[in-house]
Amino acid sequence: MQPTDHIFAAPIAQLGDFCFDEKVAAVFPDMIKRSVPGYSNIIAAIGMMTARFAQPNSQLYDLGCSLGAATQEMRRNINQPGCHIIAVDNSSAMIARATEHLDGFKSEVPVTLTEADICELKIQNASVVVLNFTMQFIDPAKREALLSNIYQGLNPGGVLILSEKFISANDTVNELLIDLYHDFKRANGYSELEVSQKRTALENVLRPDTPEQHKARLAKVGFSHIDLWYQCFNFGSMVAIKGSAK
Ligand code: GEK
Repeated sequence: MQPTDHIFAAPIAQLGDFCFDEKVAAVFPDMIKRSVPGYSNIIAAIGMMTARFAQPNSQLYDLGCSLGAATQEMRRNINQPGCHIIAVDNSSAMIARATEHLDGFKSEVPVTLTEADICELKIQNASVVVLNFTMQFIDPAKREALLSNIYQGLNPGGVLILSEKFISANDTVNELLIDLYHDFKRANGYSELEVSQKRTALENVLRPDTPEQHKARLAKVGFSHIDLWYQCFNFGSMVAIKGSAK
């Protein structure tokens, strides 16, 4: 049994900003499944896309890997020789637990787990890059440079899978999607207090963009083929493919 997330269950007098510390890492699998609509579907699809896009002798990146759920799914689905996964997170608690978690599975594919800021990383010889609900935590001023670094490091024909919490450019739809999302959290056993305290804690930390802003940024850095392949309420996932060399 996974430990259950009760982090925001009791009233907290001084709600600080949300951070990925040991308390969060300990309950993370439960938290993310109950807080991100479609999370399991997206993880499964990351595996399916890995099977299609992994190139022989290339690197696959899981940026903001948390406990390595996407890393593990990529590892299970790589069907090319000489692949290497690089999984990166800047939370030491996440990296410690990801190491334990991934060591529990047998695999031929090497994984390097790295504690680092993904904005400081050099992406190289990549066939698959995953940003699964990580970009939303990056300083908006650094998002374009991060994507550009990913684009430069991808091989022709390589793919970026970018999953995010979105805002809608239409205020009425935005409100509807947020309300539906809160219904989803209540249906998953979170109380009103938990929903509202978590919302406050995330306010300065998680800064969502519209799908249109994401698409424009992906196009600006050079991606040729960009679209949303999944959306559930205000959460979704995009695919961006680097054109093949002519
Ligand atoms: C999953 N992808 O299970 N550099 C490195 N890591 C970062 C940075 C940064 N600058 N900023 C935030 N993180 C995972 C889920 S969670 C999403 C990703 C969520 C890390 C942060 O420490 C956390 O582990 C992760 O990004 C975001 O598929 O909790 O909503």
